[in-house]
Amino acid sequence: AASPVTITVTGGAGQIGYQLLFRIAAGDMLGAEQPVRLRILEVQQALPALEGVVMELHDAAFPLLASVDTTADAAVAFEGADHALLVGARPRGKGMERGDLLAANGAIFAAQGRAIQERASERIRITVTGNPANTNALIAAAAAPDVPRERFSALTRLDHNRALAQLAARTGTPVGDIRRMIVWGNHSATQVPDVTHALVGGEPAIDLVDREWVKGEFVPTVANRGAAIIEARGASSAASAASATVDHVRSWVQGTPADDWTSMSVVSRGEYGVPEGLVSSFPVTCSDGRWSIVDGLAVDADVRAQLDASVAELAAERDAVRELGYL
Ligand code: NAX
Repeated sequence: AASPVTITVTGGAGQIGYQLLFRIAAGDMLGAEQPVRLRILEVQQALPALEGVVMELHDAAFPLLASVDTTADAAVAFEGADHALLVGARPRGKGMERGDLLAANGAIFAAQGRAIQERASERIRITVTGNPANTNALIAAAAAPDVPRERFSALTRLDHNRALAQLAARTGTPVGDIRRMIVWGNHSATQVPDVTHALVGGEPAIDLVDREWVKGEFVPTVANRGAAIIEARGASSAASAASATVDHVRSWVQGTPADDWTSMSVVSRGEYGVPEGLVSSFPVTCSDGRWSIVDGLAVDADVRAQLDASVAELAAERDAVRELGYL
């Protein structure tokens, strides 16, 4: 049998963690043949609650689960990590300014970036789910200069999946028949879901839906879906966020289908006019454990304008954390 892969998950006592850990242990992320070692990082005060989650992980008797360790020490958590799933983050508290939020998360992600550089395996791949995900990934990458830039990513797969679901519902097509969806930019309300290259059952999506719907309904529904879930559920999306995190890593490691791509936030090298160094969402294909940005796509004028606004927001976040001394 294959030797276990070490997966470090932060924020394991949280609501996404409660879904994510079980999906990983079941083999949904790395496959039904791949044993996994879980290392879970939490803040000290959440360790007792995390023990309950660990009891449940044991009680699920997953054949692929080789071991589970918990700690409040990042240096211990990232020891030998092949994958780092950075889910835990500081939520925006009442009366908290955006700057306070960036500062609180800057401290967390800089410390974790350093621990990753010092402790993780050579194969380390980092996926940031905790918000503000793109900028947190930027901070972690800056704190780990010896780790190759292409190993850092942030989650926009949930937005991508939400976009697939909306287009599927509109066209009465199973999600599995839709290809080449794109989400560009920041994982925030400025994100840019883009159907202009999408194929529905092999036909261009833009022949099946009208521009009014795309602009007036599709884009805002996808971009504001997080808020709609909070409104309905009284809590933010967790199962779908965990599922998207599993999808993100699975695509990265196992590859994307030959005639399709996915959306990932990765460090820009200037592609599509996104300034070098920003962590922005792009259409990517993956094979052999590497992603590459799909190049040469024509960018629709509406998409271009929205992407410029989203990139301006990413640049403003970068400037704010630079001012705080994290870059
Ligand atoms: P919860 O508040 O339920 O859980 C977060 C957990 O992280 C808590 O148990 C907390 O103790 C832990 N934590 C905080 N600081 C930590 C640190 N320094 N080290 C280790 N653990 C730490 O939040 P949950 O609903 O699970 O969401 C987690 C994060 O995902 C949030 O930042 C949230 O905004 C973000 N999301 C990102 C999404 C995406 O698509 N990128 C979508 C879903 C979600 O909103």
